[in-house]
Amino acid sequence: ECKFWGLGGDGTVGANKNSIKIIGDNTNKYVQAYFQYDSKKTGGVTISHLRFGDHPIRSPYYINMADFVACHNPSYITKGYKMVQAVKPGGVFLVNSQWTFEELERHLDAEAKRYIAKNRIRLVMINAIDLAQSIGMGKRTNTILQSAFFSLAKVMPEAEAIGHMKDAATSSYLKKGQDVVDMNHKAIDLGATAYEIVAIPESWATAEDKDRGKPVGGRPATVKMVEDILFPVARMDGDSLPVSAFVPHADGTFELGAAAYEKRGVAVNVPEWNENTCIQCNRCAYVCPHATIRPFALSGQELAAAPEATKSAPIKAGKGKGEYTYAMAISPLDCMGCGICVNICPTNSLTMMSLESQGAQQAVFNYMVSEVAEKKELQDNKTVKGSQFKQPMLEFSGSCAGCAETSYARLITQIYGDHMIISNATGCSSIWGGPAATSPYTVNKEGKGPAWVNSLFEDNAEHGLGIYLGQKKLRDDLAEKVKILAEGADAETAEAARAYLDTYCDGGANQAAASRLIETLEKNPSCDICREILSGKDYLNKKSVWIMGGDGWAFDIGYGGLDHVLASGEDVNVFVFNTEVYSNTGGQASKASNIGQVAQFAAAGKEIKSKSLAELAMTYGYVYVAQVAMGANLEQTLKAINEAEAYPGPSLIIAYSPCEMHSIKGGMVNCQVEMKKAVECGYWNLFRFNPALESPFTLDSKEPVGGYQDFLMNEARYSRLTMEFPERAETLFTAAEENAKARYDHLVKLKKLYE
Ligand SMILES: Cc1ncc(C[n+]2csc(CCOP(=O)(O)OP(=O)(O)O)c2C)c(N)n1
Ligand code: SF4
Ligand code: SF4
Ligand code: SF4
Repeated sequence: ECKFWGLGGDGTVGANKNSIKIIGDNTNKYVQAYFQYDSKKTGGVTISHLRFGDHPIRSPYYINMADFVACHNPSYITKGYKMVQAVKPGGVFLVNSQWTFEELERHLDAEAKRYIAKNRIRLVMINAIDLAQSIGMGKRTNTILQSAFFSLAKVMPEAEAIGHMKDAATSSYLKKGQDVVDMNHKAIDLGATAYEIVAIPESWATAEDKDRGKPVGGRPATVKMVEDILFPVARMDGDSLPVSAFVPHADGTFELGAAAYEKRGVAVNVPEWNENTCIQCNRCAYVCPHATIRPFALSGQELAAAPEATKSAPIKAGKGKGEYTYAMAISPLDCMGCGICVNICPTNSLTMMSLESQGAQQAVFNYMVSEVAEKKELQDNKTVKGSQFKQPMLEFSGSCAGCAETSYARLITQIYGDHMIISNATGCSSIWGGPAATSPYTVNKEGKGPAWVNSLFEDNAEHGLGIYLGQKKLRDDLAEKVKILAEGADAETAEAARAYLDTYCDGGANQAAASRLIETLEKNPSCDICREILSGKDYLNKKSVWIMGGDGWAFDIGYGGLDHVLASGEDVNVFVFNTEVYSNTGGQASKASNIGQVAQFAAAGKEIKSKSLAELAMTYGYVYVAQVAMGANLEQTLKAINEAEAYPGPSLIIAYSPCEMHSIKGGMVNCQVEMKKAVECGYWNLFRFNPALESPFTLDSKEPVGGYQDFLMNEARYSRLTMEFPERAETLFTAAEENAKARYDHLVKLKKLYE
């Protein structure tokens, strides 16, 4: 029984699939493999569980105690993951790192040392990281480590195993050239010999636990949840938690803001800010999917108290000039290193630098977030720049680096987060949005933040509507009582009650009016009706209700309910993250997938065009509808979000969301640029339909400028069809371009129709 700890994307899982196949195909042994993942979309922990033996295996569960455990990522040792504790007495613990033995000794915690010494564990060290570099394999350490495993585990004669590994490498890599094959063969030879079995000092048997340092700070309920649940779960040790640890969450609620405690430090490079060339446009913060780059405006006092590594410049223009100092804070340990901020910066004021080199910036970020006061006069929901002076209430989520879905959701929380309710369909957004105990949705300093809930894939729209109606009923009942006060109370109370009623339907203004009403009522403890209203004070202000999910939900499985909700005429907002596939489950085609797109269930390219959900919704005539693509037009996205919330009926925003599943050339660093290209060539169109206006339809996309085929060829979800079925690809791609032209012409006609 063997366990391998890897990092998502490092090749550990692939190598283990290969190993189990070699053993299964070439010996008489029975084999079994399970692969365990955490809930992070990238940069997460993977554990491969391999069993093999002479008898049939009847163990449909993960391995608890193994003969061999490998740690492929040294950060798991520094983070204190319980790995060696799962090695049977006398078994092998293989550690891959660039450390000397003394360094390993410093990083390994006392509990692990005691376990090793007391259970005669054979501790083996290997430096596959430098070895891979030295033979030109870059970061690909997996072949070396696989070979070390075969050499140490002795499942089959070593020479035989090496032979099979080499054969597998030859057949996998021959298409890439003989030099790649040779490199892999070299790695296999190296792995079998480059490890070292180290002697265990006697002192390890009595190693003493170190002081755990100062306890984490923050809201007590969150800190408790983080220490009791999040930290063990993050160490992949959640199975050891007693049921009692979950008693405070028996109703399914978890505290907001826990993701801020993870500090995963998974980026290799993170941005460094140049305060001298920056024009303070805040575009970098606007697109950052992970809320790890944020602008702040500091008073003289706040600047004086800031950490030494703080970089800043006087505010160059607009509000706050002459009064505040501007600082762009970056959180290196939360940044995912996607590089999107660098790509969007108009002045090249951001440069990717090694994570280590930016270590001092963490204290700067922490200081800004916790100590620098909001400067309300700089905040503006209607501008790209102003919106970024507001606190993001979605931060450090476990989405893929560069994910578009999170950039949209983060932006919405900056505008409405303190009075917002989200009903979220199952999909990527429920995984990055709410992995139990690590909520990336957070609260402001007053403790207010988005209430987030995940419903079923098939009923999320109805679920959101239900929340809205429940909230509305409570609020309407309270308003009846406030009306009585407005007519009969003392002047101050009556005035506060009237202000509340006058702003009843205006989310932003009603916030302030409700707070003032509460303050006034609290001054009248003897008034019965005041007490009755106060008993429902959380429901007084207007909430911004958002129903969110992917295209698989909105276009397909949840469509019946979505249609019902839009038809209801109620004041809810629907936000669809359109990745044009079911991303969370590996990229199955949806009705949003396009002609020629290769996806699961459409291996030879989808034949029919995508459904126009936007137009279906527009036919009601009383639904606000918009199509947006942040990277194509930052302002238009913001406009649509503001208009949707302001519209007093149902609203639907469909947001184009490039995704890992699209295999964009160059990777997700190009996510926002890809949106721009999609709109410029007419692949995706931007428009808004606002029934509140006399001319309701606005076409925000300009006439396509060509380059449609180049756009398709920039994404492997299309280009692979050219390799696999060249003739069919040509037919489908031509049809796709014609369809895109026809769609744009149709939108132009709609514009005229609604003028
Ligand atoms: C009724 C039902 N069918 C299937 C699933 C499995 N499932 C979970 S997420 C998902 C895909 C979601 O795709 P989409 O709505 O496009 O969101 P994305 O992941 O792309 O953000 C599926 C099929 C489910 N949870 N419920
Ligand atoms: S590199 Fe990506 S995650 Fe990091 S700050 Fe820039 S946009 Fe955000
Ligand atoms: S995008 Fe560039 S210029 Fe604009 S605020 Fe960010 S660093 Fe400064
Ligand atoms: S939507 Fe795509 S990019 Fe975003 S988390 Fe899901 S798979 Fe990753």
